[in-house]
Amino acid sequence: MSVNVAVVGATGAVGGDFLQILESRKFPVKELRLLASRRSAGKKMQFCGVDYTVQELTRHSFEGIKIALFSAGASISREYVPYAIESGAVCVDNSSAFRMDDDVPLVVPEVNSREIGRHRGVIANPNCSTIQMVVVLKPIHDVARIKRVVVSTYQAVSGAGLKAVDELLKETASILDGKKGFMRNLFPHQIAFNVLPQIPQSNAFLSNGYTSEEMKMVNETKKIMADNTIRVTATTVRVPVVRGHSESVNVETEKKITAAEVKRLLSGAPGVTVIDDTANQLYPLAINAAGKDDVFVGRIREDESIANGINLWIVSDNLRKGAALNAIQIAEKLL
Ligand code: 25A
Ligand code: L14
Repeated sequence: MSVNVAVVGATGAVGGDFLQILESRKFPVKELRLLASRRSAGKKMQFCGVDYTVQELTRHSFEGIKIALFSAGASISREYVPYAIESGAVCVDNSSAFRMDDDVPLVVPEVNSREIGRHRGVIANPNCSTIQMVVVLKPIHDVARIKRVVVSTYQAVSGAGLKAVDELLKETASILDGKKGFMRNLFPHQIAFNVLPQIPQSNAFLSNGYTSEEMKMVNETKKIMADNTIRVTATTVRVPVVRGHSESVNVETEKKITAAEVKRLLSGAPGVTVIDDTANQLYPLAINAAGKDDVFVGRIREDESIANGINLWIVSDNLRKGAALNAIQIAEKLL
């Protein structure tokens, strides 16, 4: 049975991956409606070899739509998801708008796909850094019970959208050309040849000193893993990488689990590929994860500073498993 699908934010970084992944996974699309701001209306985008014209998003955009994939930021989702639901669509929302609402499932299919069943018109897609982490944590938690997680991220600029990618590339070129006075629009500091301990790029800091991205990792992890006792602390960092988030993750478990056991466990885990061959200097890299579906994990070793600790290096494509792919996997379960 094929269905009518709308993509909100089609012209954005995640939107482009939505189209590619719907096509490559042969999602049963009957009619496809591409929606974005007025700025992009009239623009053509290809899907399955056919040109589609982007339309301006309005409250009337969802007539006849069964599945609406949203990735245009939280304020757009807050405004338009209710219209989509009213039109009879089920929404998979990439923004942070509804993630922590009690009556909204927050889903990573490898971890908690059963939650999908209790939706009331909207299912939230978690934060990209959280998704790739919980795909790896879940199998460990099931066996050894995770007590505490300490994570530092190395996040690609594409998480901040196409304008951010553009700024990194132009700033890099400008510096290599020896030019002075590059005009930044987005990042608060130079991102080329630099590392910024702040995500997102504006209104990041909360009263507890953490950024909103860091607290998303804390709160969303507990909700997805359905365990409020897991303690999580995060430092989220922007690096001059175009695609692929990397994470250094330290896990403390209740039960002792060896590095060899973790390796074996993760080798059989859904959506996970272990790359951990230190003799040949092989470990997950952002440039290799880009364009791939899996979450890659390596550098698996015991934390020798505590009794029951494991260190991991986790990498995944932030626009695919971190956003578009995870949302489409949810939509596939819905059908
Ligand atoms: O609030 P959040 O949840 O934290 O999300 C903030 C941002 O994070 C991205 C997404 O940016 C979002 O804006 N994002 C969301 N979830 C994500 C996830 N899981 C995520 N990133 C990674 N992982 P984005 O660039 O990927 O997508 C933005 C899309 O939203 C469309 N949009 C914006 N306002 C809209 C709207 N659609 C409908 N109505 C509105 N009012 C946006 O379409 C894009 O598709 P667009 O038409 O506004 O932009 C098309 C092209 O134009 C560039 N552009 C954007 N702003 C300007 C601009 N060009 C010139 N001037 C501008 N002011 C864009 O780069 C785009 O290529
Ligand atoms: O909450 O800028 O999904 O890398 C995704 C992109 C948060 C910011 C989310 C980034 C956003 C993140």
